[in-house]
Amino acid sequence: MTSLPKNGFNIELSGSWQLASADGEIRSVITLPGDAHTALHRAGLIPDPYFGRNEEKVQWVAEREWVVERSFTLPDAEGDWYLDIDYLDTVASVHVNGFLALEADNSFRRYRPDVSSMLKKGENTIRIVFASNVAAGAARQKQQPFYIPYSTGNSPIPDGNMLRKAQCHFGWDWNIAIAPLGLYGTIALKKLETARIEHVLTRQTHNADGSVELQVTATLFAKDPGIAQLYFDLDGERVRLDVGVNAGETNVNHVFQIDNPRLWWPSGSGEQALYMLTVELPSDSVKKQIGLRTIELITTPDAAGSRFAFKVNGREIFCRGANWIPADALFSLSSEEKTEDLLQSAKAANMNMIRVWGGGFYEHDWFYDICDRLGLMVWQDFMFACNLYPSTEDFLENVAVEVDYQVRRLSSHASIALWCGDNELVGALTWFEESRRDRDRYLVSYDRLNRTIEVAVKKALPGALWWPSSPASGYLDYGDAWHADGSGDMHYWSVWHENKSFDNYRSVRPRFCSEFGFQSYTSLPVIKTYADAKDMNVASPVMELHQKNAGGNERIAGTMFRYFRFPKDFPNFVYLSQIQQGLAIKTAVEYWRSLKPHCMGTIYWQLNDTWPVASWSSLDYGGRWKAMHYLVKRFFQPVAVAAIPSEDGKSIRFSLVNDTLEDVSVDLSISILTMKGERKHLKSVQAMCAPDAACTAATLDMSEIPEGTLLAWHFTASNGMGGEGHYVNGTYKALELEPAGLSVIREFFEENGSIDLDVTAKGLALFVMIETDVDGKYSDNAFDLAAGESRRITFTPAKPLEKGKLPEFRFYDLHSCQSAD
Ligand code: BMA
Repeated sequence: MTSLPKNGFNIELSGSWQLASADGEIRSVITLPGDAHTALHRAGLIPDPYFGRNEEKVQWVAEREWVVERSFTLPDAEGDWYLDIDYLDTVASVHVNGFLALEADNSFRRYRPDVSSMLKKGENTIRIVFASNVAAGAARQKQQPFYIPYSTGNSPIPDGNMLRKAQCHFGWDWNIAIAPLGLYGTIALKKLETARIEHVLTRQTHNADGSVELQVTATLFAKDPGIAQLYFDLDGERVRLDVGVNAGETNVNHVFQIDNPRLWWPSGSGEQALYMLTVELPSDSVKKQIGLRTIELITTPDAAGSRFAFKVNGREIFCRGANWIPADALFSLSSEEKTEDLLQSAKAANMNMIRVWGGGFYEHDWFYDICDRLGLMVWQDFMFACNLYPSTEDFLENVAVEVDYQVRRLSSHASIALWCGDNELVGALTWFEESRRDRDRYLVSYDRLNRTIEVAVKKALPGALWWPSSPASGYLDYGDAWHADGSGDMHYWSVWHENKSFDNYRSVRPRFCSEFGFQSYTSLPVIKTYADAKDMNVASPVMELHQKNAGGNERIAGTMFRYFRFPKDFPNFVYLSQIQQGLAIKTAVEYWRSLKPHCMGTIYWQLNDTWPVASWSSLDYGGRWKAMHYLVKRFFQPVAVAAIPSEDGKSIRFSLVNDTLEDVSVDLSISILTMKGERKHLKSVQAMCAPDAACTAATLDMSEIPEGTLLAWHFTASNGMGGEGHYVNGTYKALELEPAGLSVIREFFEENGSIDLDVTAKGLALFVMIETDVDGKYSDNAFDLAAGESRRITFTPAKPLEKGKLPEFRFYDLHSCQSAD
């Protein structure tokens, strides 16, 4: 929803404000929307929080109270005026000319206090006083009837569960812990002329004849009764209504009849047709992008338990995606452009779903506009994660208003698929001594919160797709959805958090896996932005501070010992961590996709990073692709072939998955690769796969792979897709790899600034990875070459290169990574 400024009715208050600590000791300017840490850093008052160990040096910021202030001129203060504020983070009071206009404590609500009596003609001041997040959390914890535990492993800054603000602000197992504060949305003074638009809600009815009725409900708010001129406009079809409004809220409906609708489809399943809806008063206006589609969640019982499948426009869609965390730990460092780039990378890697995880934000409208355009369905959590929460009346009331606002704000987006109660709150009941000792009390308390959310969702949007929690095995099921795979969605963390082997992913058959992940280091060029050369050692204090999961570095290194020979130096350690991350997630996805339609979704943890850190992300902070993201693009391709070993390890099955609407036939060529890089043809197979299905294209006996060789294949599909892969029977460390003998020819194209790299191998080159400090994307990466084979890779820099300054490229491959020769 976009509110359009209307001349004379809207006084923008965003821009430059004065920022000061409440005692006046520290002063600078702050740009709103924005956060205090970035303002202080830009003013030179604190060091860059992301560099080195500066996180430790900036802790005091969250302990203080802060004041932001500005003045504005009002040519005429007559009439009714209100402030329009959202994303106010968090416990804050707003004062206009010294009068208290608002006391806010929920960054997920929109506030519109009436300030008519506080304004004057000429110069006015507005000031926002932010309580310390640390102090506000502690004070609220004290007021609870009983202690409400929070996850100390995730949140070094305590009591974040008391505050309605991004939970990862208090730290997370991938986030910097600095409890930011500020205002990240709208701040404006608006005139109420007869009425304003409070909400716009849409509902679609898809008729049997294919036509669609789009019912638009505008909720108008007025102080006094009157007549408002209201316009509804859908792609130029414009209707004017003169509406009699009462004091308070008035609902006005209009139905658009669309006889030949263009439907909205998820990426890969059809076009993303969008209509533009405008609801307009002379003094206010709301725009919404509308996609016409039906969406259902199929949970019918079956022999294994019950299904978990999304059906869009009558067609089941296998969901391929990743979890989204906030684009940046500090709002001022994020932007619509950067977010679009991250979401584009999701689409480019063949995703069709994003899960907006419950420890961050309900994102800005433009985030969902982008998802609508890209065809990324959104699994939307409510913002509760991994903690226990209060269930006092005031807290639940606050939550109910938040839910009502967010559901009305976002539900018209075609991309919004599911509303989910929270992230991992059921599991969290088992994490704390208090809740283990007195499960009854904490479970009832949880249910009160969960019920409040559910009731508010269904009231705001009857018929909304609702799922109580992620993971959950079903309605009112408080079992262990981390390990139970028969029904519901699953968070499968046994490989990372329980140190199981990659093969262990094949021990479960999820219906829908909404979280599973494996860490890697962020790429070397990103490490260079926070670590000096002397810190480039995985056990250095700087690198340890940029690893937030206790035991994470040990897990990465331990896993490497399990599968690989030890890398020769730090850059190769980083490289290999990314390859092993990709292999872990590939193992899971390939197997679970092959179970289709038993399994209907794989959403790995996590797409992006909030700052430069070791994490489970496939994109680096800043948006570069880690090695894994190139693998994701391949293993999420709608038509994909994978080699999956049997449980007894005696045979290998080539699974063929087809997520498209058409039959596909595939030409599969299977070969053996020797350590010298010779490719020896083994067999050619032709296979067919029905639309929206998975099948077995071929099966080999493991004995057909001679010792000391690899199995390799490539395929082309009748729809033009294709791919390749290799399989190691055993571990990579057991292979006596020989030098890859890579050589490269570079060619620079001035017209578009891209660089072509022709990479040729003399021997076997596995996981060839090209890297440069210059930001940019590669047409492909982390690929294999046999002896004599070459590949042309195009590097497109993010910004045009300076003339005559070609970047230096580094090349990695598995052999050179693990050996000094
Ligand atoms: C999941 C998430 C996050 C966390 C991740 C990695 O459980 O919900 O809380 O960051 O695991 O541990």
